[in-house]
Amino acid sequence: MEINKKELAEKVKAEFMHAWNGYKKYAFGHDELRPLSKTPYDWYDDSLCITPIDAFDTMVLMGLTKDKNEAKQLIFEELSFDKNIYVSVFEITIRILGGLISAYLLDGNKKFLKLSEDLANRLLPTFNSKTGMPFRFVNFKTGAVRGKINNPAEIGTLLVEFGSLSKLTGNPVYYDRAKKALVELYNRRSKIGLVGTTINVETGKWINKESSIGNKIDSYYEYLLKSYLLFKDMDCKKMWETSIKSVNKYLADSKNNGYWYRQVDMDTGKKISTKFEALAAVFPSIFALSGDLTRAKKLQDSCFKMWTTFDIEPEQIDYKTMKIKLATYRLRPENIESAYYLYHYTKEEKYLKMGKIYLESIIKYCKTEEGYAELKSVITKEKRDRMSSFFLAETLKYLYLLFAPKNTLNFDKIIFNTEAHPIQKNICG
Ligand code: DMJ
Repeated sequence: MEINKKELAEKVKAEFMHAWNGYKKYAFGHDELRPLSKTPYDWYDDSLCITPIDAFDTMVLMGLTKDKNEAKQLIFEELSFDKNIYVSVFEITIRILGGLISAYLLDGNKKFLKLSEDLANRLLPTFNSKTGMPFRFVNFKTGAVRGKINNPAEIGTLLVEFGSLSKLTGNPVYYDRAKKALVELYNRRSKIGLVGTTINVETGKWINKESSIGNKIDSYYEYLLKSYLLFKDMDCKKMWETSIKSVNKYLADSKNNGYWYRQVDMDTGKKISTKFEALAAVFPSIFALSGDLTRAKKLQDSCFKMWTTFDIEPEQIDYKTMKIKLATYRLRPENIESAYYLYHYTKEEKYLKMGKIYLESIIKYCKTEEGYAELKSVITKEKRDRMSSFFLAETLKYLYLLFAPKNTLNFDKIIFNTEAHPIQKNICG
């Protein structure tokens, strides 16, 4: 397979423009484009401009100045958080707060920072639980909260954004509240060092004790490591090291067909199932970032197998039988993100080839007349009317960065939040 990085980078940029133009034509000012019906979609009663915010730094990195400026104007004219709506604290933090902070760092316009502060202040009441761990939803206008049954990913994936805002504003409250949430969660790990899937943030009691590296848990581990690397926070370093040791001891599963991570009971370590999820494909990138290239490479080979066995990646497989458990493909980035990290650290051409295969299958199966669509099934390849903002924020950004010239972004000077928004390490002194 021939790899022409320059051509591939241009190709990704063209596909980004295809998706962005579809959004502009049919959904400008709204949260997302519905790519089959060509209609706008808003998450709540009113738009929060989720796609333009999430996509902004991708446009900066791709050098799409005109489009970046259009997005910026839209955000400054339309975006307001003064709305009586209950929002998902996790999703709004990683997409909007992370997007606005990275926009501020790349663009320099103070309005981005003002918006970030206003948003974070409206999110803060979420931490007013008995344990300090956040509720899942908060009302922007009233500060009322909902959803006391939360999970490690939504509790533990806030510190990179809240912490960065503290560094940028000099106000420690954001860092302190998000870190306390992370520590309270960590303190409730089992005797063997694992966390479960759901927990009551008022009582601090676990509801579902299944431990995994997938859905509802994945980015908790990611942020333990990234918060240490971004803020040089030594508590986070210790929490990361202790946690990942237990994960590797109880969840890792070496089979004839590859290296995988299973589901176990958090108290006993007893095996529950052999499911591997598309979301868990972020772990090769996390291992690579932590310096564990051996595990990163082994696991990425398995993730590649998961993608290529079915032509495009299913949401869940049983790795023991290599049968699909959940057949959707949601335009997710994780497998691509990991190929990008591994290429960065190893410079092995095999990761460029992986990226090319990922790109070609996404174009083949998900491209629509005016955008990109999720797949209801990787078996039938039937499409679903949704183009999540992370397709522009993450999937296409990581593909572009994989092929783009080296000077596009100085990898060692930034940490990506879980939505691929780069945060400069030097904001932390
Ligand atoms: C994104 O919003 C983030 O990457 C998050 O951590 C997981 N889910 C999606 C992408 O799959």
